[in-house]
Amino acid sequence: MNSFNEQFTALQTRVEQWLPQYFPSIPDDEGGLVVEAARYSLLGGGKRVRPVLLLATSAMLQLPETEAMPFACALEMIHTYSLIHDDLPSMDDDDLRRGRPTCHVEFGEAVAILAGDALLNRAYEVMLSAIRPDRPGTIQAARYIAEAAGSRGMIGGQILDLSAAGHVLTLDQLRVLHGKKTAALLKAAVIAAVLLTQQTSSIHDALQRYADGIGLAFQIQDDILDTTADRLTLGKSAGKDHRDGKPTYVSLLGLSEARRQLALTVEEAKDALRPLLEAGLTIDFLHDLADYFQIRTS
Ligand code: GRG
Repeated sequence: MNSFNEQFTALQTRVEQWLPQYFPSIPDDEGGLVVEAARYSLLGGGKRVRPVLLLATSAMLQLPETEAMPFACALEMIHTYSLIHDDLPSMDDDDLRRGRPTCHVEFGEAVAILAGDALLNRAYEVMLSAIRPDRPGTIQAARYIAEAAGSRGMIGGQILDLSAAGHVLTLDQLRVLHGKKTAALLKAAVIAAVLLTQQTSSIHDALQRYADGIGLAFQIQDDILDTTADRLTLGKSAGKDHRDGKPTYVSLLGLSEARRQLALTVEEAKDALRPLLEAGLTIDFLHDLADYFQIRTS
């Protein structure tokens, strides 16, 4: 696990170096306040799981980092916008994110809404600037990320989530909700790398299965942490799902069955990597990342 930690930290560091360049400050009289608010949320912590996943998958598939980085950072901008909007009083109403006051607490609601909008728009600017007409994978990757973030992906999941409060869902309904709200962007990190490198269908299928597995695993562990971890460790509110009457893996299955499902899902995800190993690819990081999704504490 040690070399996994080192690799994870190295990739996080690369993302931290690039993000401020993709989202630079602008003067106050040109609308700098909204950029300051967006940078407050974008550059103020976060595990950077999605860009790390995109960079690691791209590296495994031999894509130069410079070609993967715009898509990786765009994904993190989209993720950060979703967190800012999710924390708003009209949505999840939260005051703590990434260990700091949420964007609307710090800057006010109107500025926070615009900061989220600015991040989303900048993400598309960055991806569009990385499009190379001679490389269809660049267009396909940008389009895949856009769909994953949209009404058939994350936004669709968010509306299902808002509608689910106070209702009992079946496990299948919960899986659909989480597949869109949380897993879609994580999956996009993997599939964008597949599209950028124009993989064969067998590699594509294998990584799709892997991505589905880790996307689900990430959310099950999120549900578990919401009931077992504290606010200080999480850097965000704990126990909120229960407070808001949100259906979760824990509320549906109980803690120990949720943990068992998590372990099974992680094993399935790792198993999905087998064809890549047979194709001579180095799967160690993705393999260990699946384990990390099971044991992460924040
Ligand atoms: C507002 C369109 C819109 C969507 C919101 C992100 C989201 C969808 C909701 C957040 C609520 C939530 C707890 C989702 C569960 C999974 C998740 C996205 C957790 C946060 O992601 P991490 O743990 O956060 O990667 P960091 O801060 O490390 O980047």
